[in-house]
Amino acid sequence: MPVGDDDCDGFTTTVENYVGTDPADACTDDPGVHDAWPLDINIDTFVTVVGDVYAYAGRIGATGGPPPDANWSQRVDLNEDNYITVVGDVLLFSGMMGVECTNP
Ligand SMILES: [Ca+2]
Ligand SMILES: [Ca+2]
Ligand SMILES: [Ca+2]
Ligand SMILES: [Ca+2]
Repeated sequence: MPVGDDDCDGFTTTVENYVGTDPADACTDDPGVHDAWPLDINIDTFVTVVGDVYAYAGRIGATGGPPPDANWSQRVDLNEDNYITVVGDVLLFSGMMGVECTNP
């Protein structure tokens, strides 16, 4: 298993605790409710442009402050740097379109 990534979903437990996803599950057990995979922002088990990447619309450049920008969302700051950027966060979706998560 990757260092620090207990559920092998590609994100460390430190990052998952920061963005608010379940560090013990690689995929949602309850779509729409149980947030488990950082890339699956709309919690439907798939990575898609419309469902997940669109969550970044209007948020690029926002910072968690303090004080946080109105467009700030800690949930989408996937590299835990307190800024929402294309290079740091959105590019993590590259090559992942259409990928579905599963739990063992
Ligand atoms: Ca993880
Ligand atoms: Ca997880
Ligand atoms: Ca999704
Ligand atoms: Ca970031």
